[in-house]
Amino acid sequence: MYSKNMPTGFAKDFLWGGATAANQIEGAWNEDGKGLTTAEVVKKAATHHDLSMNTVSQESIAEAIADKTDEMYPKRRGIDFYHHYQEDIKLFAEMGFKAFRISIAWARIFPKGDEKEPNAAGLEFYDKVFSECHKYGIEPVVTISHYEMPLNLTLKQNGWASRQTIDNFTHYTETLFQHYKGVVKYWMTFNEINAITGGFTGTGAVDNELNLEQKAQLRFQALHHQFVASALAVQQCHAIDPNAKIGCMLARAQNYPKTPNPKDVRAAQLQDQLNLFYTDVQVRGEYPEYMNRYFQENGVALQMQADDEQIIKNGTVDYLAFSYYMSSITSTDSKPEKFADSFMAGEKNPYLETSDWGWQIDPIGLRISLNEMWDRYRVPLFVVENGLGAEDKLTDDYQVHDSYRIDYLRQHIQQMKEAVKDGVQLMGYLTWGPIDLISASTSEMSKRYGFIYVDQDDAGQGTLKRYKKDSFDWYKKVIASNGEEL
Ligand code: BGP
Repeated sequence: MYSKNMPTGFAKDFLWGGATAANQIEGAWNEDGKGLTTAEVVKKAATHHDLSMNTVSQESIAEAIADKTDEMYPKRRGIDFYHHYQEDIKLFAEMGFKAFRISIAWARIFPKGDEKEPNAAGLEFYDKVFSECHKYGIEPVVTISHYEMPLNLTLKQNGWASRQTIDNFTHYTETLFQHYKGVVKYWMTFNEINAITGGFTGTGAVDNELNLEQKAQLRFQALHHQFVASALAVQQCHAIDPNAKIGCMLARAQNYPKTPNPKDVRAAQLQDQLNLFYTDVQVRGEYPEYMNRYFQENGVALQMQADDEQIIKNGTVDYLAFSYYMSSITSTDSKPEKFADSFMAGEKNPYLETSDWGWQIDPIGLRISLNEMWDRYRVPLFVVENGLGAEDKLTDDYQVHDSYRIDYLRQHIQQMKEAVKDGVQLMGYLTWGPIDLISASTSEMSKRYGFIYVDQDDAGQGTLKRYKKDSFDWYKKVIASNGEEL
């Protein structure tokens, strides 16, 4: 009889912590030789809750280049982590963080993306950040590309639409692996690689004048270039630093059929395949068959070189990292974006509550997702983003009573623990935005996720002072008890 003991809780070396991205925290957009990035030419949302991250054109980029201020471009100012990193990491250490996820801004290392020699000041900034982490026993978890690239590569070759970008990227990654060998143990190649089908933020390519079919062609071709670049980076990483681990990163949204009608079940299955297609490639090392049909029906003809398939096969990842915020439902009536996996769309699920931004909160969906992905892939999983964006209020005595955030996180951690008991191998849990930061989708400051409040408003006004919220002490307790005290 099968009689292995069931795990009772999180592993001893479970990586508790938080996750950020360079373009949402650093600021210092034009300091120490850094080049302009694609994230820094995206205007903030015109209206509250609007999505702005993919709305660019040649004209809007030209306008952004001419504008030397950060007024319309909040990702140029972030929360000034560049000058506050010591204070911020100290606060993370106080909460007991075991891991801290940041991304490296490619344009700090290679300002134009295509230089031979790296910018020493850029490398040095991250040297300092990593050594500050290690001082407290915090393991850096590093995303190599998080929703940005040097803008020059957009202007010169339309970003990832060009195959040339693979070479630029692998020169960058080789530089990182050589320089941070023995310093960074956990790497990830592309943040939420499935967001590439949404456009500019993922592709770095301007395609606003193309029709839907042309957009699909461009974006999936750009994605193919990223798959190859990612696989090459995995191989470099393994060769340069055999002790390091390198993963892929997916925005996971659990998908349910709206009804038990098999037509709806099939629609949801397709939706789920379109979400897991990316990890099928990066974990299993080949394009899944179901995409052949999908490409044909959507007029996509990928251009591949002879050894691409072998590169992808030889560059499978060590672990699968993912973000998880919500679930969605699908029926035959759903009208998801033609070629996007619509992880932010879907229909209303009557059993779930939504965040102020309409994201459907579903802790059990996290357990389901963990089980499904573990069954499908059999590689360690890593939750590298989860959290609740909310409009917090700083009281007159500088408190933030964010019990709603504690509730959200508690429920997700509980479900994660159930998944571990189900037998899922889980490396860690990083909440999104442990310190308030600029929202990726809207560029708002007022969509806050942190345990630490940052005094800055949507217009960039404020002292930038940091204040602990109620959730700060709560998370500290969670980590100290390895997830037992929730
Ligand atoms: C993920 C991104 C992050 C992030 C988070 C929250 O999709 O990887 O960069 O910001 O979502 O999204 P938002 O900032 O839009 O609330």
